Amino acid sequence: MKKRIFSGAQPTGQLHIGNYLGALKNWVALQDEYEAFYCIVNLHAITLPQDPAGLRKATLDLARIYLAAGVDPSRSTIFIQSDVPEHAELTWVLSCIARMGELERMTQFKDKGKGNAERAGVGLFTYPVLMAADILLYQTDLVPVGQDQKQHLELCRDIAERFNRDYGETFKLPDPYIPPVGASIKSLQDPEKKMSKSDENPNGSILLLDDADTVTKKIKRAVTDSGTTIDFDETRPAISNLLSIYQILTEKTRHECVEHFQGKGYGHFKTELAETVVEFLRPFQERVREFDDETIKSILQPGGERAREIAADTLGDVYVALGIE
Ligand code: AQP
Repeated sequence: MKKRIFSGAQPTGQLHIGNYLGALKNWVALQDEYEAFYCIVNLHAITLPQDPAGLRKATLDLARIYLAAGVDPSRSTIFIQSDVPEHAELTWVLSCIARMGELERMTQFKDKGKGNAERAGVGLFTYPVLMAADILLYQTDLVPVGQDQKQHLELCRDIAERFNRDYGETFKLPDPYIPPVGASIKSLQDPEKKMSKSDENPNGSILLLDDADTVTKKIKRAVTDSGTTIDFDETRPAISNLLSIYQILTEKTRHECVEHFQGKGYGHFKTELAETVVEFLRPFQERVREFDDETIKSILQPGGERAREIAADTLGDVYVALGIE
């Protein structure tokens, strides 16, 4: 029996290279070794207002991105979260287990709620509980995510442990898989902030569907630090961030990257980085165009059915444990 992985992304706009390097790339690498479930988490998306037509389109577009990145539907189950109603049902149960205090400590709520709890949606507050339900429904062993999701994963484990302690062994405790490089790609305009789909500054993120000119301009405009050497250096987060992107895409070691750019200036480095990113995106974008809506739907529908079988089993066990079945 293979161990199981679960992960997902929100159809909340266009994916950026941070989503790819921090998450999707690892989904693809892990799908042979694990039984994989990759979800399009549209119920998470509505924790902030979405245009309905836009959300519908973004849901199919995100499936296209998964496939173009190399997620293989013959090996991995790809599905839409709302096709499996057990996600919402288990969320209710787990919100009776989670504590307000735990959720109040979640930094993503503080960021996305802009520190204004009075005005923030309840769904935004309970977002990590829905995420815990997503993961626990599949008796998941491993969850490949970026660094920003680590705190939510820890909460997921705490909720599962508490349920198991109070109602008997029901959930497997999942481990995070956070890649050693690329787990937190930063904004090109502000290396203190992570690259984000919802960034108001379009120059902060390299989108997976950006054309070559746009990529080159964004990289040329990326902020750099006051130094002159091309090096990994904690005190110079901007250049370290750009170099990390280069490192992952070229599959070089840190040492090889530094050696490669020894004696070269920022201008030279940015030109080579832009070429590297463009060369990576070109075939990726060609693959995105290969999948029409019908093909996508013909993958998502059986994916949802397969996911539902497992989710329903787990939810059945939960209800028995709780005595409400
Ligand atoms: N900057 C990042 N570096 C590395 N990994 C990242 N991820 C997100 N941003 C980075 C990882 O991508 C996966 C899917 O993310 P998501 O769709 O759940 O959205 P998010 O984590 O809320 O991040 P975004 O892209 O910034 O979206 P918005 O702006 O909508 O919040 C996750 O595994 C995440 O860790």
